[in-house]
Amino acid sequence: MVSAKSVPHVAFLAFPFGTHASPLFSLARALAADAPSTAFSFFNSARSNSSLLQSLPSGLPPNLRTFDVPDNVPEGTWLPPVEVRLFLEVTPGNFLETMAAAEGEFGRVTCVVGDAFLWFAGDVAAERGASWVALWTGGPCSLAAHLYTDLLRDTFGVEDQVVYISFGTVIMPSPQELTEMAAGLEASGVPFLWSLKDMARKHLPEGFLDRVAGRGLVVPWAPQTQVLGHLAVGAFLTHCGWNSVLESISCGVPLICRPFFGDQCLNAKTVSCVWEIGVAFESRTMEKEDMVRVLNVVLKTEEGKKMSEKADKLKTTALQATKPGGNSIKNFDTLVKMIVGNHGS
Ligand code: U2F
Repeated sequence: MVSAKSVPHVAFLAFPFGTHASPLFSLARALAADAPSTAFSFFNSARSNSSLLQSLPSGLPPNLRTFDVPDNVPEGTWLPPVEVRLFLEVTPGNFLETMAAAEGEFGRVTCVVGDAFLWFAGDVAAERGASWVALWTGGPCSLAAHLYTDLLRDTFGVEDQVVYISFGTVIMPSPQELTEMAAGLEASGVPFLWSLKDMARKHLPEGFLDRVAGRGLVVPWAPQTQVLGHLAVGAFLTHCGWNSVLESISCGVPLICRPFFGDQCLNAKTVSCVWEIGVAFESRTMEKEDMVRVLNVVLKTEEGKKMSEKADKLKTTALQATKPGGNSIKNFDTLVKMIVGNHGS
């Protein structure tokens, strides 16, 4: 192995599942043979490294070394989505620690070649002022679909509409209601993003996150206004805090209201009975069947389509109000005059 710390040092970051690591390893071997005075480090899980090395007819070029990265997968686990989730839980820390050891030996990494699934490889390279090459191991059409996702959505729309769920900053439904909501989400088959505080995750049904992996995500905090503005969001399950109501309207997203106290109950009533841009559960716990039914109504029926159209109209009205000459602007001008008189102008 090249040991001088002044030589270029290329780090390969492998995604250790399926056949992802294999083409990356072939590339590493070909490059190492072609550039004998460059150091090449291959970071991969111990299991994947061992299987790659076993199938190797001859040894490795002397300037290429494999490094085992902890994958956080207990021995005997054999369920790919579970393995990937466990691995991602300790990523990128596991790579960074192992890379630090390799850099101690071969010097700072000057180029990062990462499996394109490892999104953080770009940051790892940028932090070092290194170049970054991403290897896409799938077919080119699927890569194009990723690169042009927004264009495709804008052109064709989104068939299966990511419900967004959040109860704001102060509300926490009871453990029983959280369990029922999760069961309803699971049974509905609807894609979802759920902003749920970490301390409440323990109330989700056992194995829920694994069973909904690929169509459902639970996060402790979400960039709500951006999420609501995304074309894939077809409904917002909310406690009806006023900010959430306004944000949903600004994005034309119909609401599923589960108010808890104070203004939330009247907000929910206004949403469902006055504006008709959503449905409301008033002062009662949501059960699994409620969840399935209401998601179906809002996302998949004519009734839901009408709510969505009305929400869209309200969005136009709301946006109009914040343009020059709009009501919100006029009201703000009035407020300025009340507070500072004509001294401000
Ligand atoms: C109280 O409501 P909250 O503060 O709990 O809820 P909202 O008024 O809906 O405001 C929540 C804000 O937090 C943001 C979201 C809203 O601006 O965009 N947010 C986020 O960005 N990401 C997340 O994952 C979760 C939330 C009270 F309980 C209500 O009754 C009142 O109507 C309200 C206003 O006085 O205050």
